[in-house]
Amino acid sequence: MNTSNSHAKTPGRLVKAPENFLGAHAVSTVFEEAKRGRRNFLRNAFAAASLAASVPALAQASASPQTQGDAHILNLPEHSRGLGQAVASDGYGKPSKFETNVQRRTSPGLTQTAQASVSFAPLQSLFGIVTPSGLHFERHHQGWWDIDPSKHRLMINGADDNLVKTPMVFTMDEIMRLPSVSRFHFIECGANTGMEWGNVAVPTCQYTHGMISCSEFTGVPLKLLLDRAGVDYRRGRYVLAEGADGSSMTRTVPMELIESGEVFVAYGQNGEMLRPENGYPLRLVVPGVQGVSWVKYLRRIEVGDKPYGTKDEVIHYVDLMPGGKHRQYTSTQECKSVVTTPSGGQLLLDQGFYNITGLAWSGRGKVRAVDVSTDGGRNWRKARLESPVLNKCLTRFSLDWVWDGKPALIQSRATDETGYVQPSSRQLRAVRGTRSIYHNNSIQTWLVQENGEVKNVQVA
Ligand SMILES: Nc1nc2c(c(=O)[nH]1)N[C@H]1C(S)=C(S)[C@@H](COP(=O)(O)O)O[C@H]1N2
Ligand SMILES: [Mo]
Repeated sequence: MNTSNSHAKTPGRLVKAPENFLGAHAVSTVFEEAKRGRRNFLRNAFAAASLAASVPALAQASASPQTQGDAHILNLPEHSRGLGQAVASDGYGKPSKFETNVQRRTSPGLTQTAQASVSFAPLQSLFGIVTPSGLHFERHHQGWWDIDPSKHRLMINGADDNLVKTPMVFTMDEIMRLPSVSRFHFIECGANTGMEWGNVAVPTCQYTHGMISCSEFTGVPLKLLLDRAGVDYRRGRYVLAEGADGSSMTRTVPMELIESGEVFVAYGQNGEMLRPENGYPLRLVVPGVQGVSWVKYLRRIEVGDKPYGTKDEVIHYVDLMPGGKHRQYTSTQECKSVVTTPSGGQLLLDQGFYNITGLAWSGRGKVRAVDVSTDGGRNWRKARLESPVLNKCLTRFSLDWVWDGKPALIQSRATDETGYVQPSSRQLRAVRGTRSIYHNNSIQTWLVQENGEVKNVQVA
């Protein structure tokens, strides 16, 4: 296998990811983590990690029968001869001990305090569209809580007496008696992919795109609760959603979104109650809108006749534009996609067939198409969209690829049902400059090097 590292041979003008962003030490830690956690494609199916070192990687890489001398096919393993374990006695199942590398991770480059922290979902290790609840990304502005549901209340009131006829307080029991909906939606933090704005590149897709997750949420449409409280929808065109944690998270949500029936107060996530770190026992689900509006530990909805302009919408989640102006009140997460395999930190063991796969989404509806390039955007092929393709939900795409062992630049470009096409980073920077932190939905590039290592790069 050629282990040449040369970028010069690679098509396209490359900007190598600066490695001083996290500090050299932190970068190597992250790369090591990434390698340990990598989905190395052949892992479970053909490659046996414990296989004698004498079996060359090439033999493992082939899907054709390699029975000769392979103890793992010739000898009957112990688990085929003995008695297995009784039912799991701890009452709640856990992943295999061989999967312990699949974890949420915090970034050594971002400040971690109990007050403000973020953990990233391991997108490179996930299949399909649902994020297992224990791997859902986390973003806490003031730490998380495990709130006693018997003491949790949701209040609905008006900014003035005429906006809400009967202000109400709901217990969790009362909310859970009401007609419910269950829907699959993605939630993406507005800061997802923020590091890529200024040619700063973090090593793996866990860090570039891991502030997105997707769940089946269950709860009660907010419209139903507002109807019960007798909202004056003519004047009451906005609501303020407030969380019960110390961050006093407050966001304005326009009433159109609530009237559409899409916004709901959720207590369920992937068939069970929400996890504490995701807002147990109640959170707001605002499909298509950036994560910050999905207020966790939801305790109050106030109906108002104008936007509230709270700290979380005026100071935070705003974008600094090239002319020095601020772009405020951005809320819809625009169409975006990322290839999760092959992606940064992974290793292709040999040339040959690979299933390129990834995730696409749009805050404006369904994903219509995903194009994939393996040459940095010169040529594009249509990817297969795996079903289901749902509204404001992650969509899984795949494409057959035979790697010839040469450097390749892997990209994906999603189009949503409104016809909006995901921009290149150059197109996005032309409009928005490089000083933003938030709302980066540009095309991601992964460089597959001749030695099989995959890196995060930016194509100029
Ligand atoms: N009450 C409360 N709600 C909150 C937050 C918070 O810190 N407190 N963080 C917000 C942000 S910025 C995001 S991106 C999402 C993260 O949700 P998750 O932690 O379930 O992934 O919750 C939002 N809702
Ligand atoms: Mo966020």
